Amino acid sequence: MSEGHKSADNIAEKILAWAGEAGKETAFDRAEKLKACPVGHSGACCKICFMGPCRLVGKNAETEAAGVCGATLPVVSTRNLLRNVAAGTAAHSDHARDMAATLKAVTTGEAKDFQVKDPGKVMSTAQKLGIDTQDKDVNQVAGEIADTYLSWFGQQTGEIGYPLSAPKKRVELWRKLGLIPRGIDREVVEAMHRTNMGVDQDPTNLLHQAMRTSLADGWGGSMIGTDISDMMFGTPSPIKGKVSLGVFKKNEVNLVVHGHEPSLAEMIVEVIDEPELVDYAKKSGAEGINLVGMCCTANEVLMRHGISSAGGFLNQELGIMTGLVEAMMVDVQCIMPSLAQAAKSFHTKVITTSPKGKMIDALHIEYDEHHAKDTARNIVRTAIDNYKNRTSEGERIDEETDVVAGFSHEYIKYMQGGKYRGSFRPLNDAIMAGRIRGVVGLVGCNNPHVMQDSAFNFLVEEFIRNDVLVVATGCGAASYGKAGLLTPETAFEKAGPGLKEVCEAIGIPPILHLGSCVDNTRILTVATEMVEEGGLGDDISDLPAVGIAPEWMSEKALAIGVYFVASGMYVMFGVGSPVAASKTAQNLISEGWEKAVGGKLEFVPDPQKILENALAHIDKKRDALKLKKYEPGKFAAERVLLDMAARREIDKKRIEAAKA
Ligand code: NFS
Repeated sequence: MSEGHKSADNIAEKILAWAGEAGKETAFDRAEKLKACPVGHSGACCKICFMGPCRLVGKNAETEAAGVCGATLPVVSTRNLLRNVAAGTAAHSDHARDMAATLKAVTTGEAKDFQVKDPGKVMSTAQKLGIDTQDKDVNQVAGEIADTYLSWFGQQTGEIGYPLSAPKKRVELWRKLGLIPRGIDREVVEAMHRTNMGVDQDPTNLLHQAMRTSLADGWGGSMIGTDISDMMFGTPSPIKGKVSLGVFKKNEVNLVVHGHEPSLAEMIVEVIDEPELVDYAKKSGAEGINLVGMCCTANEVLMRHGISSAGGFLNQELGIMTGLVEAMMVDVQCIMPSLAQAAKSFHTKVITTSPKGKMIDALHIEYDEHHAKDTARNIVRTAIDNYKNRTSEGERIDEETDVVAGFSHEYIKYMQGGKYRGSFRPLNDAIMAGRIRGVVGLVGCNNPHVMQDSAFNFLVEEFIRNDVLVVATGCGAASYGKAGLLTPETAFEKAGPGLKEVCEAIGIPPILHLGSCVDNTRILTVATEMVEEGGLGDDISDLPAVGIAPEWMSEKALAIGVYFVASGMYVMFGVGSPVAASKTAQNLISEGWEKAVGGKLEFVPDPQKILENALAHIDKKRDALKLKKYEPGKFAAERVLLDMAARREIDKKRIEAAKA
């Protein structure tokens, strides 16, 4: 590893320094060595057919035939973007399909190791889907929900159900524009068809399909993923945990669950304390078994069980390099192919578990939902058996950071008025009065082309200092956790006076860890509830809110970005633009989309500029809503907490609405 900082994560830096001395390579080194190809990086490379690949670099590529087939730069770059969005949507949605199949198998008794743990969520989901619950038990209702979800994948015409839970005005706009997905798989397949050689050659039309496909993710696959996880494993509520590369224990068997689908990880959580396994570990010379999460699986088990997280995407190789990991279990998405190679210098066993995701030189123990606990026990035993092989080569750091995670939208609502009177009124009031300036979703990946966590941590501190409430997911949330920003105490210290006051009154920290990347749909739900609560306009596009992924790398991030835009949000990505080469494409996704759907997508590499743009946008939306001008420390009179009369008024409105 060379000099200079690669990471804002102290422990990552220490391990990278050690790895450099030991001659061990990581993604950080490869990113430096490889340098991205500027043609592909900017969206000017077309490899859709074998007449190329074509580099659309000529002076007139923007307007004149530049590829062998005659494609221009805007066609190529938007076509590439649509393919990215389709791949991202496919990833989240295929995850959801597996979850739906598991939910179904639970209700038929075929997946005996799982249960429906949150009957309340089953009933509220049924209500959202218009499923009649009368005289049915929870299992029956959950079965019907699973059937409904499964039908959305292969649905050919009409509309899938979840987009209809968006604000009314948004639904009408989507209908008018023909943006409501007809079926999840259909949109992905059509995106692939349209980007095939010689089909869709109109950038605007290609981007229209990018929006429709992305909505099949945000208001389809991802939302299904979140809701099923809540139904089967429990809806998260605040919980303490730790996030750091220092969570591995010296005298215990360290088993890492890494990837995205929470089912098998949940089973590991359930079996890990079984006396036979603990005894087995002790007989093998360890003091116990230490379960640790990585990437989004980490977020899932942290949110629900307080299991320690070793951090996000760029920490996976570094985790192995501590020399303390007996086994790293992986499933799908964001698993670096280098893992098995990195593990060769250590004793770590990398265990693949999905038939969809195998790896050369890794051990494969296939997950079977019908024997889920047996698979889980097998994996735990494999880790224990490997303890004796530990040579402790590597770098062990003794530092942990406390976090509080687990903020589902249900919980945020509950905190604002209790179980029966939960509402978004206090939050809306605080925004209207200028105590809270706006809301930012600060989410997404790490990317070795950006100093790890640096953009995240800079932005999150600036936003809360400027009285902007931050909702976080994915590797961004891990970043704040490692930096010690996810404890209420530290965050309150750094928050502006208005935000601090409101958060203290409601009882939430200023940076809310909402979960994994599929849980970005919780942000859609929060935004919808804020609109419906009243006072902040009548569509998501009216909210003083921004979505930001400052260190993105994944196609999934693009799908997420586009579904937020299609839902009306201003979205900024850092790092660089996948359509940088084409002015036309850039205009279409910013001004073009803003005109059509009220949201826009911009790629802004400089975090300082992201901050300025976001605050300016929030203030512009505040002005449009004729809200009080935001002035730090100066607030309009408002009630932060609801008194009884106000609550009765809300209840009355709700009853009237229900009757209507
Ligand atoms: Ni999200 Fe989770 Fe992280 Fe990016 Fe990957 S782990 S699903 S894609 S890298 S935030």
